[in-house]
Amino acid sequence: MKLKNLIIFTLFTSIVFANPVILEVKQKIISVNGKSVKVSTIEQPDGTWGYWGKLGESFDVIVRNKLAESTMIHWHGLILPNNQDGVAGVTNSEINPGKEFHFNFPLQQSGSYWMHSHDGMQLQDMIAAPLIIETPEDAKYQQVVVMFQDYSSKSANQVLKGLQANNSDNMGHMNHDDMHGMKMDGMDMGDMDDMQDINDVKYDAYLTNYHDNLKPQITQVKPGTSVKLRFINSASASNFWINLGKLKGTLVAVDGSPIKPIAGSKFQLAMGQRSDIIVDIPKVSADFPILGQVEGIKSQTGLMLTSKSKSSVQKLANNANSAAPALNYNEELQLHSSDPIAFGKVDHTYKIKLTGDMNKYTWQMNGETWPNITPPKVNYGDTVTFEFDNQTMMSHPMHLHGYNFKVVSINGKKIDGALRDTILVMPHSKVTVEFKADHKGKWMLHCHTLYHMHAGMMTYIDVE
Ligand SMILES: [Cu+2]
Repeated sequence: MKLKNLIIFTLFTSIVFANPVILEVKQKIISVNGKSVKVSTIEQPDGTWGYWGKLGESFDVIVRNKLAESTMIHWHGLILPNNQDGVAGVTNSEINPGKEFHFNFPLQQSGSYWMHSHDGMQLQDMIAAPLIIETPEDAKYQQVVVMFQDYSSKSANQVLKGLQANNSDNMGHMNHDDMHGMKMDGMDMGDMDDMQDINDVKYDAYLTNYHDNLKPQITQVKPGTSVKLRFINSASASNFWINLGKLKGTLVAVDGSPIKPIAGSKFQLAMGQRSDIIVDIPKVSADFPILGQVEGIKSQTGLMLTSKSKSSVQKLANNANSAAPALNYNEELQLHSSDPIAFGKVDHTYKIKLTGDMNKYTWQMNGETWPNITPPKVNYGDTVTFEFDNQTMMSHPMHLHGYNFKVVSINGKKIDGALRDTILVMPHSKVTVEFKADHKGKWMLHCHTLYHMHAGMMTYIDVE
């Protein structure tokens, strides 16, 4: 075969006959606070956690269910055909135990995404993994995924029952005894109201990449190099402050989309969101803890970067010196997409009121509680805005499937904001996001706090 023909043939076969990536959903034994516990994960047969692809490739993936229960996996943040969005009971049927499902669509994006079960409350079992789509530029960096998780020894059902039971006594406030949500002395509450509720679930441990603080992941880095940290908040009910410690970082992307870079050492990360941060490793031999502290409390988790031949620190402290403030809008207001985006004249505005009935622990969008919803119809091709109006005392990380939206206004202040798929709407505040409804189907719109979503704060838009 001539060289040219060989190249064409190789190209052809690699496109047509490239093997699908196998992703197994299965149990995993990890160590939490000195005990071996069972959680779940999504791994390739060679142990690779999740999916690493390249810009322009096809997402050709077979999901194999090796659990004893049915499941379905959602590709959080990806623009994809509706019938591959992976929402059990809405876009896809469950994958039964021992069965598999073949996903195949072209990747239109690059950046940090993630995958997780969108079936019942399985996210609490940690059925989640990174979904990274690299660009050629990423070859410049060592890349480290930092995925935050919250672990409870209780099942998700027990946690939800606890929330429902607590709240019938509590008349509107949650976890008073833990001081969660109360204004604490010395806390910078920013623009927040004096009273808000934070962390309605108290966890046994917070983990990073399935590691607790007794045995954190330790990752070797080279002095004088740059490392791209891909932070993912996969927690079920916890928002985090990223703390880079001694390292200076540059936030370069949120939810997979590039932003105008922002320097700092502390950043905010709500449930469902991702942040790509580039850190420069000094030309010294040292340990660099990379931490995530839960808002409102002292608990933290993280991993260790080390430029020593062997890290001298083997553990991380479970608690920071002081409680972290609640997340706020300070960072979001500074974010600007680095791509100029214009969706054109707005054709339709949807007001989305977020409310909660604390006594029953149910949550609503426009007064409706999932699954008793009337999905808003959206005209295909329209430029649409959602005006989220949070009338509750909790923040809600609102996630829209299958689209990137632009954050255009916060509490009435117009901004040329970031492109996102998940926006944290603070208590008693309003956020407006905008997007072009340019692909058809039923696209979920919900709070990413697992228990809010499961207790009703979920709907879908029907783009026709
Ligand atoms: Cu919520």
